[in-house]
Amino acid sequence: AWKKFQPKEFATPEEFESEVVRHVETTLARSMFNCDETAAYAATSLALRDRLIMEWNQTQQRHTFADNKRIYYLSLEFLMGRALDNAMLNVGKKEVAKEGLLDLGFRIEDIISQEHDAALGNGGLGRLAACFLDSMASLNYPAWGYGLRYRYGIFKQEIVDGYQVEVPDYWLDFNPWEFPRHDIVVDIQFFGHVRKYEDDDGKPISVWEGGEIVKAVAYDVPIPGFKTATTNNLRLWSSKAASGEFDFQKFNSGDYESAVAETQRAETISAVLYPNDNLERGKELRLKQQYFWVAASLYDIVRRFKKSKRPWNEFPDQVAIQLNDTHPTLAIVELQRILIDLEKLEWDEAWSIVTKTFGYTNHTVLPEALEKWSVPLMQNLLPRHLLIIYEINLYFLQSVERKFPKDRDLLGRVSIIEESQPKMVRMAFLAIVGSHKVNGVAELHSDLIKSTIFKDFVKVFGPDKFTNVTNGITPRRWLHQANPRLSELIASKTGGLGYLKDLNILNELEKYADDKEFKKEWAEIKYANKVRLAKHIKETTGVTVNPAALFDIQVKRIHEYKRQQMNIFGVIHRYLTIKAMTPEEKKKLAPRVSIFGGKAAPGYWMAKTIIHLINSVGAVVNNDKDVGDLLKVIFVEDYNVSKAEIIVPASDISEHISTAGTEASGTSNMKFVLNGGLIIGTCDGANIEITREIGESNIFLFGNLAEEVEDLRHTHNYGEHIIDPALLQVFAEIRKNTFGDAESFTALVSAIEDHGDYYLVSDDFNSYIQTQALVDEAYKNQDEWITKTILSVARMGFFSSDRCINEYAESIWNTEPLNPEEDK
Ligand code: 26Q
Repeated sequence: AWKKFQPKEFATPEEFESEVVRHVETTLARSMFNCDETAAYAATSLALRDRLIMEWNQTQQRHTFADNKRIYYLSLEFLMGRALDNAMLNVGKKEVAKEGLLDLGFRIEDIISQEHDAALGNGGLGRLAACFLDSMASLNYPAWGYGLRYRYGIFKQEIVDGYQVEVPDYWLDFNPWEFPRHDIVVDIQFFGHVRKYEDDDGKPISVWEGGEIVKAVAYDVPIPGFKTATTNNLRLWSSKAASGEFDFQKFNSGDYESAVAETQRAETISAVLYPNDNLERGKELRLKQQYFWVAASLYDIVRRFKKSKRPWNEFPDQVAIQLNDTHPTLAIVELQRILIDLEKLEWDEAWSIVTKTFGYTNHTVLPEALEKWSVPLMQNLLPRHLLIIYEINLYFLQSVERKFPKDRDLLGRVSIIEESQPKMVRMAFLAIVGSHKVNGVAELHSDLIKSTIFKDFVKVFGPDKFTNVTNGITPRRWLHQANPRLSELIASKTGGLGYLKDLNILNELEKYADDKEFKKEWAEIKYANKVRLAKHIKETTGVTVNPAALFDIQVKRIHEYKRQQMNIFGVIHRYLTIKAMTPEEKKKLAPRVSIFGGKAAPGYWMAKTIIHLINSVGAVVNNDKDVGDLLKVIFVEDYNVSKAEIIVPASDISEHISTAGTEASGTSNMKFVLNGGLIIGTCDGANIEITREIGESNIFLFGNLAEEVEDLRHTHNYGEHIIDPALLQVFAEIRKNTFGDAESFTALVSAIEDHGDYYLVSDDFNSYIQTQALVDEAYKNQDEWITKTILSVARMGFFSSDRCINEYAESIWNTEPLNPEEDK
């Protein structure tokens, strides 16, 4: 027997320091004399991860031994951001590390900022998955994330002459947070054909033969929970050619090119994250990615289950699989295939296991984002799966017909196969039919899917299959890590960091909403956060902004439905108003900094035009002597998780102004309010629940309601379409080439004037401008403003992703935490 390895406790800074030095001098083979910040980052991470690995292994052993139900979260995106700070905080060693590093001559912030973001996601959906991993570990749920190990995450955005330019994000050069598992390799089959025959008992058998094989290699990432011994696992799959480095036979026979090409083709599968957010494009490689990842994950999950030697009917008691949108829907088909083709279960028994196992989360009602795959494409790539989908559809439609014998139209409407040219597989419908629960991500959104896109399925399955789980965010990253001073102040008033485990404790802050001393500190922290952002803006854009001005922030993916165009039109309107003001009037106006950030999908022309307009307006306004500090317009380049950690704590007001009924939830709205910013927003997504929680007097709501949208669109198209006069003024100014060549922006203007204004920018413009004027007025009374922000923070407990995960566990996964012996 061997003595168990004991990782260093890091009880003192000296102990930590010596481990950093050891890693610099041995693991990195460098001398401390030329240890720069990059090397210090590497060694710090390595020292910390030694500890992490021990807890990780112990957690996995504990979970194996207990053999409880596990949660599997399947997501094509995990927008993790940086890991080091999170690891130090969750392991509880940040103070020791800080002291130790200081001793070595480094500031901990500088070391933290050396790390490259893990940006394996587009936006909200990917960041939600990352928050969920944090909460599942922190709450001690035995949970695994499964995703793809993209070689290139979301592109880096550069702004060149006001235009977005995409640069590849190669992030794997040095990544101490992943562990290659070269022993965990799964063969994944594509193409080929299906051979059918009958066995000796006359039972029909289908065999999927031929085609090609690609290997999936596992890479594991530890997910430490906050103040607990639980460290969960995120498993990311990387693709590799089946024949190893490259095909030696082909190589030796002189066919060098095709040998290399095969390797390339295999490795292409996990090469790059698709940069579309809320838009589907039916590309074959994307379908390959989906099946590759789903098949490898299911193989892994099934193998783990089989080790327990339980009967198959216990599978749903041991396994809950949550589908993050429709991207992993093929998992439903793959599990059915495994059960009937490989494990030889009867169809009905297999299907009952499948539907009990899966839950499906919908994140959008936008029709252009609903996934559909063409039948010929699927036939070619996954012939056996297509047959199974047809069979699932057949049995499903038969059951519908039995229930509603007289409704022929209904069958066509709910069919998983759309009878178009070519035929299409409707992935959301497949996901609904193959799951036991379907949830939306905010109350309005969950209601909307029941009354619009999934209406017929409510009729078929009854309302109980559909539920709501309002999104949440992890307060560890989005308060404690992003805003350490605010966290410290809150901790000092609520009895320590316990509030980060039970966010409802924030409620205790209500009693300080009128406390003079407290408000002063609160305001100082906000100001310091604004100074930090102003510094970043100065360094990256060269523009000086006044930290005393009102910081008005809209950062999120650029999309017409999110209406950054309305914001920038509002900014132009403000500019024109300022230009027409007398000096006395100017004195009364609160200075503002309008800050934008966000990426446009590379093929989304309109979104790119919006970025161009923002930058063009900035170039004019920021250099206009008549305006001075009264208005500045900033576009922050390359908005990502790390930038968000600087931007979010610095807002006075943030904008969440989507056309009502289009933003499923939004999650940055929660982050901004939690950091003591107010919001201006429409009655959309989680804004509605934020209002319910913090009170109507603490939020600036405006605009038409979701139920009014359809009628308005109809009027635009078939009635009289009158454009708001203030908006017409803005358009007139653009046409004067004030912001550069007006022709660059015609598409933006004519979407509103000539093409029906689908997103109702004109309908909401007046209400928007007026509400912004209310913001100006409210900001002048700093005393009341601060009280509003304190009350809001105090009431945000509901939006912790811990609450959200507990709801999933209870209402969808039917599972409980597995607490370690002792919590730290
Ligand atoms: C689909 C097919 C092909 C290629 C790409 C895609 C694709 C990729 C990403 C479709 C959608 C997405 C991302 C969607 C997304 O981020 N949705 C957001 O999810 C958040 C978390 O629930 C919500 O808060 C946001 O409201 C919602 O927009």
